[in-house]
Amino acid sequence: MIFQRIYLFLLFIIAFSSCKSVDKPSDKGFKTIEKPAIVEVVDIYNPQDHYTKKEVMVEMRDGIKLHTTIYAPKDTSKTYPILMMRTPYSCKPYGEDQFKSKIGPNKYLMEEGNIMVYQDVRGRWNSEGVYDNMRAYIPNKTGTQFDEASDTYDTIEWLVNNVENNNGNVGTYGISYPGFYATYSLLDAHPALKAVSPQACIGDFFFDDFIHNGAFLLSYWRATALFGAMKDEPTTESWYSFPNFGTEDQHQFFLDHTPLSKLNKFYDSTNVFMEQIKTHVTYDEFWQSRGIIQHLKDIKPATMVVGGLFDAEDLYGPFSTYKSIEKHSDNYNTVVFGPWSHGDWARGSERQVVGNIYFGDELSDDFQKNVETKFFNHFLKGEATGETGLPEAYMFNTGTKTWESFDTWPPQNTTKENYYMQPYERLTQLPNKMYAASEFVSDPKKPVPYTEDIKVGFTPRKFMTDDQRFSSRRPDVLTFETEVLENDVTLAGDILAKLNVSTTGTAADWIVKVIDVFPSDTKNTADVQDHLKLSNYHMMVRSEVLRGRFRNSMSQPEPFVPNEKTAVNLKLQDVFHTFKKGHKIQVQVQSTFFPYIDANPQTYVDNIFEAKESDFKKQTHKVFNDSSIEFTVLK
Ligand code: PG9
Repeated sequence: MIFQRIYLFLLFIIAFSSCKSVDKPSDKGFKTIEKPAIVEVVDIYNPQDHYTKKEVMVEMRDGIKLHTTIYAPKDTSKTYPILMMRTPYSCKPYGEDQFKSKIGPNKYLMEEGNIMVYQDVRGRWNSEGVYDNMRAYIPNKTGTQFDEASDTYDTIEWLVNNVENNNGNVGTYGISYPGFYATYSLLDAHPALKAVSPQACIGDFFFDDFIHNGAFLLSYWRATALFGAMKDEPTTESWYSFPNFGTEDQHQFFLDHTPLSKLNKFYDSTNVFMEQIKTHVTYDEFWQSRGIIQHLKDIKPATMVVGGLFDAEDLYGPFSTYKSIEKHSDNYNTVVFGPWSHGDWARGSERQVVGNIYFGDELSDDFQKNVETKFFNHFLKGEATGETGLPEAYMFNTGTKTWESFDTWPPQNTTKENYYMQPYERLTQLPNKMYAASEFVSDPKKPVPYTEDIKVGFTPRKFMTDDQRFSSRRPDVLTFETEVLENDVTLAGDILAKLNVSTTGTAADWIVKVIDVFPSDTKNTADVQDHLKLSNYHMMVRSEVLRGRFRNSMSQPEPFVPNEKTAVNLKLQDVFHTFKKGHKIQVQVQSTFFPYIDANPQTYVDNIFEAKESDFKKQTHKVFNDSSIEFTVLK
């Protein structure tokens, strides 16, 4: 610590002295700094000054050993709870002399002192065993039968009996896949497990991440390498590699590799996960058995589910996890959703921005300090009465940009209100007596982009608040829009698109987007991409896709009968958003969303991964004007 201060002070002296020696502007174009830069001497918290690190292999009931890293406070004058994250993404850095720069869920819990544990889950990184994506839970296990619940139980049993200075209380947490393992720790929970925070937790890979309502997320194709490649021994080095697109333009790359069979040359059967995705193209026992939501009953530990309202990866998971626990358990169960994309709340960015939209300052730090830390301390260090002072539902209104607390989520004081998709692109609350239809030609070889951006990340992220003007001006996107709102309209809960459609083909995907149209006098902020303006910005509030064959059942797909009017209901995940007076509510309907999802050939084939070039055909789709969208409106 003292060395840090001395080092910083020396930096200050050097900066000050070098400032004095700067030449006059006339000589070399330098600017003379009249006054020295004020360098604030800050304490840089270095975990290595306050924690020890141990790496152990903890043996599971079937003999497999899991790499477990234990960071323990050097101050042994008191006892501490254990906070554990189980992960498929490694316990890096490995080596007892190598420290993470931040340990635990947040810096507040780190700096106040807790025993922080990280574990490579079975079959990943430096653990033994064979990996299984979203390993299925086995109720009533006997003998050496194992799953992630028993691995967690066996680990906690070892930790509380072998780690010095622990106070007998354990918490688990994690974001995304680690969030799934945190949820899993609730099943057959160890009695020492008192508090669990599943965050952006995967609930089911048929509705989170890789597949949405039966549509394959082509934008996740590259990521399958991370989870699909299996290793045969513990390793501290990555064993998988990613295909090289040969271009930064993913839209073009995937267009050039449609039909999907053109991608087969990049992966062989060693990408076990991609093989599973290509084989299990319906919600069959393979996927159903791996969904964890169904098991969330009679939960005992306290839970705080956290998510981001603009999380492109896992929205189904956190909402379904919270709602299932709330419905089937009477434990302390709360939920927090902020204006975050995937995992933003764990990063301390001062300015919270998603894409082009600014939501406020210090939102993540405030959550870490006043919500997450309070939750864990109450149950692991404090009275554990449930009187945390935290709300049942702490939700950020992404329209007014304010936090609000509710006794339930969704709120009790809501009504379901229908808005009808009318001719002339109108969205009205009055159904139209004249049954007409809006139609468009959908061409899978000329699909609607899901984003204007060429630069996209490892998996989609930013698009969740993107401007939708580029698509609203395409002939293959139907747009329905209210008049300028004379009063605020607040959506607080899920959305149900009740489409009545037809197609000249036998297969079709349906994508529905709910959009907040800003007034033309909306002022720009520094966060907006150069080619955009917030004036008349069409902000995506929520979108979802449904592969039309699954309209009646996720397990029993059905073709469309050409030109037959057909009901297609599509649920969009919860929102909390006020469409302010002066704004407009817009709904867009389309049949391609590329390459977010793969292009549907629009000719029914049992397995689209085996579709042929000739199956891909333009088709004319209709949306009849008795179609509507049902909002959950806050009274
Ligand atoms: N749910 C996230 C993810 C899973 C699989 C592929 C890519 C992302 C996550 O664990 O971060």
